[in-house]
Amino acid sequence: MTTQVCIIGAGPSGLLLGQLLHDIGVETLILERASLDHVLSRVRAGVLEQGTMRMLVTAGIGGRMHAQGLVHEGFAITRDDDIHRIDLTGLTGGKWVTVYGQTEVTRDLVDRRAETGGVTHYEADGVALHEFDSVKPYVTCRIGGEEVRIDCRFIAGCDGFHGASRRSVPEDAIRTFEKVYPFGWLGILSDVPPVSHELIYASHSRGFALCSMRSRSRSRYYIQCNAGDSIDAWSDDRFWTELRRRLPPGIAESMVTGPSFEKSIAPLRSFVAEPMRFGNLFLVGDAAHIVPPTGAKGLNLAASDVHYLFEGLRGHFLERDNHLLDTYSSRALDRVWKAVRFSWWMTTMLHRFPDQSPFEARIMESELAYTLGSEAAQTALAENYVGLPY
Ligand code: RFL
Ligand code: PHB
Repeated sequence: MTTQVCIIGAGPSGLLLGQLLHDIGVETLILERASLDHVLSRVRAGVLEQGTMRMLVTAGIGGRMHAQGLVHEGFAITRDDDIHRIDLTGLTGGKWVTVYGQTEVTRDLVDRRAETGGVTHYEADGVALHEFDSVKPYVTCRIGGEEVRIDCRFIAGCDGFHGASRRSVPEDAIRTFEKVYPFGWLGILSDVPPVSHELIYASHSRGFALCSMRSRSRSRYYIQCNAGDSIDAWSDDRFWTELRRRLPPGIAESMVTGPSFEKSIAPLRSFVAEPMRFGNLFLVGDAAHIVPPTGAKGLNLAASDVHYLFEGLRGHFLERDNHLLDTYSSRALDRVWKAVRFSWWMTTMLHRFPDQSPFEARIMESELAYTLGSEAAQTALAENYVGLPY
């Protein structure tokens, strides 16, 4: 098989890049390790920046997102029993975010690719990348038990943190930066109305909690848990009891609870790989970087990477100009590091760290007190939360 751009991974980065290229006549082929059902069953991000929405609209999938997405002009931070509202729209001169689940974004992108005749091979086993230092890279894998070779001009590694792309780069060509947090997030989905029409980020002496949603009748709740906790130790009752304890009493009392239909624990980590280009292989999204979910930045960073790479590939294929392709890594990394910093800051300020010294704990309490009391600090928070421009 041959194609112009071979995309590894059919998560949001791979599908979005694939659609944008397909729409300007650049041939793409997507190889995905998992089944379509598995890809569509993953529950992840919930908050979209306006820049991400713009990209999705360009890819032709604005309809359902605009009809069903919930516009959020602010969110609350609670500190033990106090409640503070962060007025995103007021502080940023009119910006907002939209709550629309990553599962829905992925479904919309999958449908659009099928409608427009893009090719995706699911259950592609043993994907291996070859000769990406040359102008004739190729990818091999097994599809339906058969060995396949795909010759291409470029490879886009959109295969997430555990994918094959980053791992195929020689160790001496890549530099990585990592921080693993000593806790995880236990998240549930439940068909109960959200406790508030805006998100609540709760900083509490028992640990962090987050009240989010997927719709007016579906809630997404998280609590900080121990890194090694097993999901079996967390019955629904235990989860709801613990969540209530971390919220101010008025909020806790009005929360409607019910059975969960999804429950999982996510470890928290910050990770960046530099550079994001190796010859004719480009890393995109979680394949190159991971942020803890506290700032709601992971999917949004994947979208801005796709923006920079799409501009570069469009320049190459349509205008015979490689300038934007050659600056992909530095342009993407500049924005990545700002989001890594912001996500680290939100995480550090709002969680309880088991290994923190009393001094560090007081500094973080003071960081939160300063933020909640200062319009200047809240403006910086809001500017980052709605997404830095690109
Ligand atoms: P993905 O989504 O991991 O997709 C990668 C795809 O590659 C496939 N794959 C392979 N395919 C072929 N060969 C291989 N060897 C392969 N290895 C892997 C995988 O099966 C998969 O289909 O990466 P992508 O596309 O870069 O997208 C990144 C986002 O998924 C991620 O950043 C966000 O989900 C992070 N995130 C959030 N981001 C936000 O912007 N806002 C949020 O509110 C938000 N909340 C979250 C989150 C992530 C969470 N978890 C579970 C880590 C909340 C949580 C709990
Ligand atoms: C979510 O709804 O899954 C969500 C929302 C905000 C975050 C993280 C996750 O910061």
